[in-house]
Amino acid sequence: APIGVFDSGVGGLTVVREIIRQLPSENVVYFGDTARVPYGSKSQKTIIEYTRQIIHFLKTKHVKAIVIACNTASAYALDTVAPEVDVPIIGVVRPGAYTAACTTSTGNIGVIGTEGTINSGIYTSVLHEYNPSFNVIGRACPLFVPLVEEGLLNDSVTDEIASRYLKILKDAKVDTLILGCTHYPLIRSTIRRIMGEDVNLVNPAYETAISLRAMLKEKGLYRESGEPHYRFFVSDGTDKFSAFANSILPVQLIETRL
Ligand code: DGN
Repeated sequence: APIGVFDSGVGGLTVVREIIRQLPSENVVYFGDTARVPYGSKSQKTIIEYTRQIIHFLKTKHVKAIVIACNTASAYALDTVAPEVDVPIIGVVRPGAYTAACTTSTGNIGVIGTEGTINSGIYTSVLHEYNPSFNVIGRACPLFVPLVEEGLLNDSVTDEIASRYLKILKDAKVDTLILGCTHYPLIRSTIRRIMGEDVNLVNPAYETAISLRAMLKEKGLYRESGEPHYRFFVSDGTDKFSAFANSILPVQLIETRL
């Protein structure tokens, strides 16, 4: 049985990319809600409703586990839907927060994400479970997603906006920064340049793949060997989404209705 992975769009392919690297024999069914992206500016109620619909779709593909690759849906919907699902389900927030908690030495931790993710306060509350004295500074970076989707990865416009967004985190002298959105690993080099060499950048996609493998092994669900099979469904298959998807991972998108 495959692992079901979903996101608000094709940005979650950054998570699939890590799953393919770290769990090379696992089959994956991906769903990207391209017809309704972005999630970052929508209400919690709406994100929970979308998440339930997508889980229902993935269940029709007989998935053995589900990964919520979207930070916004992990923040807003995971805790509500987890008790409703009869397969293991994980999001990207806890794995990223755990790594940041283990990595920081000063306790000054920065988090960047969509407005939904930052306003939910979820990274702060999870980090405080590890250590209530952590000083967590969240910063919404709403322009990063469109900039990345426009392909402006190495562009002075992105540099300028990133400098403004990240200033508060530099001033706060964070020693660890969580890239709390599917798209941000794609501008990691810009973020690295602005934050400097000494700041630890945490990519929750990478940490989620590690957690997924540990979880599957623990439950006896891990596929050790065999040729993997991948399928990528989207709710709207425009050329623009295909081009963006292919810049992350070369895939063939299958358009489907929920
Ligand atoms: N996938 C979303 C996230 O990780 O928060 C980013 C895209 C969006 O819906 N704005």
